[in-house]
Amino acid sequence: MSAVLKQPDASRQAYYGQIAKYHMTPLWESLHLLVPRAPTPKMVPAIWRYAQLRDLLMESGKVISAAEAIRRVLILENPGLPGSSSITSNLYAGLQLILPGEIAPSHRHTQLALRFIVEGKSAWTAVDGERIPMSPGDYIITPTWTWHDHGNAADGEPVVWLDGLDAPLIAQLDAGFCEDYPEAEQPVHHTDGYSIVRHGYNMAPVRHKAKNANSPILKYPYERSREALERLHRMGDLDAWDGVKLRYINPATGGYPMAAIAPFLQLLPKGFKGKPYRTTESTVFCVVEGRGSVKVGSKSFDYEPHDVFCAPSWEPVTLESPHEDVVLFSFSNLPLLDTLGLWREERK
Ligand code: 1HN
Repeated sequence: MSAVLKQPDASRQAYYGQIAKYHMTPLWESLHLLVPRAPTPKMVPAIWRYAQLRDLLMESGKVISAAEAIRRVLILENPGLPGSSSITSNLYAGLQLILPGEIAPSHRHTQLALRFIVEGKSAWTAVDGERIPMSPGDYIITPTWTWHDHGNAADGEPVVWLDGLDAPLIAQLDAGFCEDYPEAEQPVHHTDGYSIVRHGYNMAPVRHKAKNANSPILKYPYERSREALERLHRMGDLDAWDGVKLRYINPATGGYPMAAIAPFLQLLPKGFKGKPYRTTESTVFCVVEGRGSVKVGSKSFDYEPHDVFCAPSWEPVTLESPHEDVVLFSFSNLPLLDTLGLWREERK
């Protein structure tokens, strides 16, 4: 039993005025906000429909060059978090466009980034001296404080990817640093597949020691991840809530491939009717294949390939794929919740 807090009368108000002069406030007026019964996210469930956005995204190529913009990106900003450059409470997402012949100049920062390739095959990103060609469905990592620049072949096509960063979290921690590389492009010492050859075959260079949480594999090609889901499905692995869902791992630790972001790929086979679940994660989904539907809290969305939608902490999520197989890429703040012992899940 707890007593009910009264509306402050004139003398209490006067008292609050007195303590305010010394930069103090009464906890009892904000206790319920600081310590809610259950999460009260400001972010809301939302969807960005690629079919509606694509023309505008392509138009950004006429509005500004990659060289001038540094990164030509349309931020996907959560309607519940205006002005925050955030898609969830801790995470940033945006759609980046690079046109044939362009270079997005090299820099490095403490924010870590993932790229999930949406369309186009002629671009690459260079990370830490390795040039990584991009193909749709590939999941690529830019670990914290590594030089990275992007490029697109002169005879190529427009290339679009979804960026996911922990930028809002780094801002919250006041831990943001950034440097520009003196040239537009960093020197490339290795090409296609170097990090995969070294670390992607359940083997590792003999003297390799994991330095930090970041995966030594910089690209997880779509074909391999997709094949794993397909084969697991054929072998009968189907979860009533998730369908067939795998997490990407850091092979050196078995943990998440990035310190603050956990990425996943899941298959909802045709006819899948998922049961509702909720977790304390805030999650961003990107549709890779197929049309389906999702219910997040009180909102329902039909989605198709390249759409992006998000789910706040503790809102029930139900995934369905009535018409065809669906593949969803997603990423969440799970590593942080895990580290802090704050991950909770409820499956109905
Ligand atoms: C960044 O460096 C990239 O390197 C993309 O492509 C998006 C959003 C916020 C801060 C840095 C990139 C970014 C970013």
